[in-house]
Amino acid sequence: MRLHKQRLEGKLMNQAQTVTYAVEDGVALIAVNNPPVNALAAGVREGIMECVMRANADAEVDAIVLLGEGKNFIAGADIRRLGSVRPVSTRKSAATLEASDKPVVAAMHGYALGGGLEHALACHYRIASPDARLGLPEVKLGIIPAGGGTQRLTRIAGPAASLDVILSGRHVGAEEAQRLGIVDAIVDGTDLRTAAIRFARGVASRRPLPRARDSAQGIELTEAEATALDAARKSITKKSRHLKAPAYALECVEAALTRPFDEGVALEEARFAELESSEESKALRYAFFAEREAAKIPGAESTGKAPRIRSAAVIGAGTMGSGIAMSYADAGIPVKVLEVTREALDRGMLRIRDTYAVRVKRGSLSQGEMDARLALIEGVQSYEAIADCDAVVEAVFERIDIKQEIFGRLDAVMKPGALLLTNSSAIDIDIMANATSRPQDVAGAHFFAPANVMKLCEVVRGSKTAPETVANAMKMARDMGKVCAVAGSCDGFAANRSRVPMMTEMMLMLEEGATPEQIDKVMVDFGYPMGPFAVNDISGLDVSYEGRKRRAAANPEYRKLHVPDRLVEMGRKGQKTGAGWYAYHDGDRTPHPDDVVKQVIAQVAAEFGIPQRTFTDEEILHRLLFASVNEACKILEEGKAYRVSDIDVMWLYGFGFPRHRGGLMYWADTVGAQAVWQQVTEWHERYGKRWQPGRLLGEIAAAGGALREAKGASL
Ligand code: T1G
Repeated sequence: MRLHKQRLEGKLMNQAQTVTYAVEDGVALIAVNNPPVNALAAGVREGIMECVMRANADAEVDAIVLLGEGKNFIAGADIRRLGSVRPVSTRKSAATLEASDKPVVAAMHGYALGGGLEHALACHYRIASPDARLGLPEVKLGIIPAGGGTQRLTRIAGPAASLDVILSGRHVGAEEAQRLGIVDAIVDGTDLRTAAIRFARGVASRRPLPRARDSAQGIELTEAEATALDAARKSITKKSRHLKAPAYALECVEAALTRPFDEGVALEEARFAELESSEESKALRYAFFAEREAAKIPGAESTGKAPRIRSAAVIGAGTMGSGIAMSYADAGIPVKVLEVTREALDRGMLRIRDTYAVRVKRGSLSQGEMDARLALIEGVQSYEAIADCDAVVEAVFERIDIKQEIFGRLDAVMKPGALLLTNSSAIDIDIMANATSRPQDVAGAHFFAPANVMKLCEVVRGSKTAPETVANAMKMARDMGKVCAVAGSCDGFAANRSRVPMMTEMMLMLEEGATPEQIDKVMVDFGYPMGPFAVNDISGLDVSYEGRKRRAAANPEYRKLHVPDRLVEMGRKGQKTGAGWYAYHDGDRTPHPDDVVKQVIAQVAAEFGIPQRTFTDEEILHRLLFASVNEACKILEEGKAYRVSDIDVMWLYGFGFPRHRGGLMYWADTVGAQAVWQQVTEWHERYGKRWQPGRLLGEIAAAGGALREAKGASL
C-alpha cells in the first residue's frame, strides 16, 4: 500500500485566486472560493481546468474532489457577465473535468445551480450534504443550460426528471436528487470535505470512469417518459408561448435522447448563443437584479442582519388576514389570528382550512403538511394573547377610526420593540403611527390578494418609521418567502397608486368604443396570464366601488367611472355573483362576453355624448400602460419610491406583469422615454388633467435618457 502523505499547497496562480489546489491523502482538492455565492466569474473556469490538469500530472494524486468554499458549491455563471465574451466556456471546463483520467468527485453543499451543477454533472461521481440545493434555473433567465447540462442531466436522470428540473428551474433537495440518480451519496454527520476525500479514495482505482457523455442515447422511452414529454410540449405551447427558452430546452432534451452527445451539445450551444442576446433574456436578467436591489434600504445597510421573527400575530381573519396568516404558517412561523368575536374567528379559521384543503385536493400540498401548517395557526380573541409576538400585522377593513383604535390597543399591550405593521392599502401610515407612543416601530406591510399566493410585500415607511423597522419588516417578509420593495406613505402607496391610472383608462376606453374582451386580448397577447377585466371579475368589482364613491365625494373634479359603478349597482360584482364584466355559466369560471355589459356601455356613452371609435391593439396597450408609467414617474419625483426598478418589482410580483418584459418601467424604456412623453403630452391635450405629464418623464425625455437610469429618491 502506498503511503499517502498530507500535502497542502497555497493558492494556485489563477488570475483572481478564486480557485485553490491542495492535496490531502492522495486526493487533490479543487476548491472554488468566490464569495458570496461562488459564481463562475472571470478566472474560475480557467482555475478549475488548470487544477484538473495539474492533478492529472501529479503522481501523488489518485483522485480529485471539486468543492466550494463558504456557504455554497457553485451558484452558476456570473449573471452580470452573460452577453459578454467569456474566454473559457462552462462547456469547456466541464468537458475537462469529464475527460480527466483520474476520477473526479463533486462534493456539493448549499447551492449547486446552473453552471455549478453542470460542472458536477460532468464529474464522475457526485456526493452532497443534506442541505444541498441543486438546480438548472437558466430558463428563468431566458436562457438554457450552456455547459452540456441538457445532455448530461437527461442521460443521468432520464428525460422526465431532466425536463421537470430544467423547465421549472426549481431547486431540488439532496434526498430527491439522490432518488433521481443525480447524487450518488448523501453525507450526513461528517464534514463534507472529509467525507469527499474518503469517497474519492474509495473510487480511486475503479475503472472505467462513469462519464455521462458515454451513456447510450437512443434509449427506448418508457410510457411515463413519453407522457411527460408530451405534457411538456403541450404546457410550453399553452403557458410559455411568449418565451423561447422553454421550447429550446425541450428541443435539447429531445436531442439528448436521439443524437450523439457532441451533436446535442452543439445544438445546446447554438440555442444558448441566440438566447443570450435576446430581449427576453435581457429583461429577465434585469428582473433578477431588480428584485435583489429592491431589498436594499439606503441608509440601513444592516438589512441582512435583521433578526428572524419567531412569532407573529394578525389582526382580522378576513380574506387578507387569513391569507397573511397562511403566509406565516407556510414559512414555518407560528402565528396568532385575532378576532374579537367568536363567529368572525371561526369563519376565518374555516377559510384557512378550506384553502389548504383545496391544495391537498389538487395535490400541491400533502395532508401532513396541511396539518403541520394548521398547527402553527392559533385563533385568539384578546389582545393580551398576542402581547409577546415579535410582529403584528393589522388587516381589518379600511376605516381610519377602527385602525386608530387598534393601534392604540397594540401600543398598550405589545412588548417593547415589537414590529407594529398595517396591511392598509391606502391610509397614511402616520395616522396609525400617531395613535401609538412608538411611531418609530410602525410601518406598512402591504400584501396583495390573495396574500398567501402573491409574492409582493410593499413595505411602507411613514414619516417617523425608523430605518431598522423598515429593515426588520423587509427581513420578516423575505423570511415569509415574499419579495419586498419600499414605498413612502401616500394615497395608494407606490404599487396601487401606479396601477390606478391603468384601471381608470381601461374603464374609460369602454365608454369610447372598446370592449372588455378586446382589451383583455391585447393584454394577454402582451404576456399577462389573464386580461385585466377577467382579473377584476375574480377580485370583485365591488372592491374599488366604495373607494371611488369616497374620492368622488372629496373631489368635485374626480372623473367618475360610470360603467363599473352601474355594473356593481346591478349586482354584477364578478365571478362571485355569476356575472361581472363577463357572464359565467353554472359556476363555470370561463368568461363569456355579455350583451348586458355592452348595453350598459352603450347607455353610458349615449347619456354623456361620448363619440364612438375603434382602437388599434397598440393604442390600447399604450393607453393602459403609459398612464401608469407617467404616474410612476410622479411617484419617483415625489420621493415615494427609492428606485425605478422598485416599481418594476412591484408590478412583477404584485400584478403579474409579464416577467419577460422586465417590468412596467423597463418595458417603457424599450418603447423609449421620448415616445412615451410625446404620447402622454398628446393625450394630455385631448383628455385633460389626468394625463398631465410628470416632470421626471419630461426631463428624461428631453435629455434623451432612459427611465431606468433615473436616480432614486431618499424616502
Ligand atoms: N451571478 C452574479 N451574481 C449573483 C449570482 C450569479 N449567478 N447569484 C447570486 N448573485 C449575487 C446576488 O445578486 C446578490 O448580490 C448576492 O449574490 C447574494 O444573492 C453556464 C449560463 C444562489 C439561490 O441563476 O438564484 O449558470 O445583491 O441575495 O437569497 O449554463 O442568488 O448582494 O450585490 O440572491 O441567498 C444560473 C442565481 C446562472 C442562480 C442565493 N444560476 N442566483 O440566494 O442570496 S446562468 C442562477 C440565485 C448559468 C450556465 C448558465 C440566488 C441564490 P448583492 P441573493 P440568496
